Amino acid sequence: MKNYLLPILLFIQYISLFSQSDKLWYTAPADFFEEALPIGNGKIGAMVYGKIDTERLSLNDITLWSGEPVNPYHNPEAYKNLPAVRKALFNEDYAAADTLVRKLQGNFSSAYQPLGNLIFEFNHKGPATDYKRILDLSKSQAAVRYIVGNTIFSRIYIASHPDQLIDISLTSKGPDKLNFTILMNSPLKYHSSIEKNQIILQGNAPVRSAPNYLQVRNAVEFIDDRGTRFIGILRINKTDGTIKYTDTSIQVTNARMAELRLSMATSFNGFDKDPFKNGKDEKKIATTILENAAKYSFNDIIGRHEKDYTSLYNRVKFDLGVKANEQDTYTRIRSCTPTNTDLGLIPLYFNYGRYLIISSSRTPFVPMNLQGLWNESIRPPWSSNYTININTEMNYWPVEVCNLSELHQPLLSFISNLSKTGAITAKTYYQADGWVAHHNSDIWAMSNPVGDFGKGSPQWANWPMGGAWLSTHLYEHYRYTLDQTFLKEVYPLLKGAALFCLEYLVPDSKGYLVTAPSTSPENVYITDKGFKASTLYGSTSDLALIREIFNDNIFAANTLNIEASFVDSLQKALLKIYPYQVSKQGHLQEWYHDWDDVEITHRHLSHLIGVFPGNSINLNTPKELEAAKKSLLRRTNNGTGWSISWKISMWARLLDGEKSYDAIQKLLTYYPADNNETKYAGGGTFPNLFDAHPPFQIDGNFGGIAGIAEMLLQSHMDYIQVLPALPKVWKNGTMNGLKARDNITVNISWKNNKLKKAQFLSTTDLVKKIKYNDKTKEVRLPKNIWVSVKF
Ligand code: FUC
Repeated sequence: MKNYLLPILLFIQYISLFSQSDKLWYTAPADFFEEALPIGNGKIGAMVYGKIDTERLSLNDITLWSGEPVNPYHNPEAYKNLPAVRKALFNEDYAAADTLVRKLQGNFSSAYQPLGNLIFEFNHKGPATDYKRILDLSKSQAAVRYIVGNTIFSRIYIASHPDQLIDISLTSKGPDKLNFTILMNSPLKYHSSIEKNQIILQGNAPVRSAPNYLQVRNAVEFIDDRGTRFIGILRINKTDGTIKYTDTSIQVTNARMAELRLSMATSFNGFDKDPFKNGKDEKKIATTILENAAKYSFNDIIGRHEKDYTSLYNRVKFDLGVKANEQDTYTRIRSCTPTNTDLGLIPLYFNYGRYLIISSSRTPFVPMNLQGLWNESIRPPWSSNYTININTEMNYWPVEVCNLSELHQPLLSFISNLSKTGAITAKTYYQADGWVAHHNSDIWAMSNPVGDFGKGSPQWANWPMGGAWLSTHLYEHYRYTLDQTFLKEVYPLLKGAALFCLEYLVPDSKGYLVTAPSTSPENVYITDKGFKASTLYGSTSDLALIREIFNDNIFAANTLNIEASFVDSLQKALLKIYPYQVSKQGHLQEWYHDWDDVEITHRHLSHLIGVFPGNSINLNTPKELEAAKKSLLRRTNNGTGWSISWKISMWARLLDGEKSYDAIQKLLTYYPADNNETKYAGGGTFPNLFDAHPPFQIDGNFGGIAGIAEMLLQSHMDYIQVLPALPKVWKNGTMNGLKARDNITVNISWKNNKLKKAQFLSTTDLVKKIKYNDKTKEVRLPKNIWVSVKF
């Protein structure tokens, strides 16, 4: 091939990049995790670095965690301490309560683990030019291309759901051929070997990996015949080159093409089964995957993958009518500041969020963790666990509205596991019926307050509202799908979460029902006497969550026409719950008393749960709505990544599109990959568009896209509202395929900031109120027929 033809060929290949809102692309390989590109099939995945000489894929399987099934009876008499805590609280002795409550603590959670690395050593003859690295969201494919001498080297990476494997294709076009060596390793205990044309990586996860924020000796403990086993099998499926083997590596020389297939599996066999003694046969699983796929060519695998993936991804189309931007993603994100966002990046960010859900949320009983599916560390930040005092819920905020309802299942099914350990925790810690979970959980469905029996701060450890908050997702799934069979099946879980709360409520001195002990997740109060702590009674957020779960129960039971007397007791309790309070300064009070926060811009917004995702504060409660607005203003739109994301939705619910947009700009602020500090303030977005808490935490990505959807469509009231919080700079646009509650698909477009088209497709015959600005229309939506509504 002529020298000058190569760049032209590449240019033609990439010209399509410039007009798209579904491609991330870069002109250099990744040096950091936060620059690498994630692929995943909902269970296994990789971060692709796209290196030229030494390529690296860091590998994950979402079922690989440290630890073993929990013993929920580990602190059987903890409940004996409860009366003393309550007594101290109602004597207003907060110091004593804050100390005593530590007796209600147990083990820490397990940690999500990395599986290993796949390494390629390329033997290139010279430096590379014309480098491109792409993640194509429209077909879920990562690719790397560059020229060495006169040869184009290309690699394609996919993670297929239908075939359960990672498929990698390498090709060379030009005078030089491919020469490379591959090997696999792992940061866990492992060994690798060669069997036939395969590299086999095997090992096991630690039985213990202490949270990264604890300074402890022997933080990670491996025991040979315990813990979850894992395997990765890499097979050279096809090549025209020559293959040679060493003990642990495979060498391919003189090849025009090579196709590699990678399967991964673990022995995880459910939250309550010993993964070693009663584990699954991971080798059989991984081998069977490769055998089943043997009949398919690379093109077949790609075709099957794209068909599966696009059936989910193509449901929604979002466009802000912005002119094509010809710069690479890194340059674009680097130019974003808190007051200057590249508008075209917003649809890309939105599509990326949907891509990340499809890539990491397809494993029953195993929801996306703090890093979704992608983690390289044995002691990842906050154990990359399920932090259910906001983060896990936020991960799942976009799934229903973004028309990915079935991808909610990993979380919804996990709740049933949690309810089982949670019933024992309710008994042993509080002598209560129903079930409870606290701020941390893991693949083993641990439900106790963490803290190693007294060493945890109540600020985060002693928060018994995890079951209630998670269970609101069950009813939300019903509201979106109207699936009564599902509702019937999960009703006992909803009831169990409410029953625990009902028993946990106690009367205060005025006869109101309050929670005790209580916290407002992770915030610290300062009393009128200047005492700073977190333990109190009747925090606003506890009571807001209880309102949500009680109301969900009442609606669910009434829909199913069951449980009349339980409904009655919930209704009676609702009337007695300590009402929302407005402080002297006009804020929605976060604490029972009119106390201030030690940090008024604290990242958590738990007292405002009733605004979003809850619904007890709305246009029908103007006094509380006004106070909530004032509280949100005082918090500011700054914060950690997830905190900023939450504010997008909150402002959207308060119908303030400009404030939502301000938060989006803050969320999309460039955060450099080499400044990955675990500090609390100042989130943003890394070069690979992962959310920066910092460090990387995926909830901000998901909260962010839920917020974008909330700005364009709301359905939490008894009407559907289109364009409720459209910011001025989003002048023209289209958002097709979002879902409103009651299983209604919605297409919206707007021009010059005015609604142009609003169309609705319902799966049942119903009459619905549709709202735009201050106009409301009552519209009949016949089953399965698109209806246009004009305003
Ligand atoms: C809570 C938050 C932190 C972090 C952690 C995973 O503790 O307060 O900011 O998101 O969860």
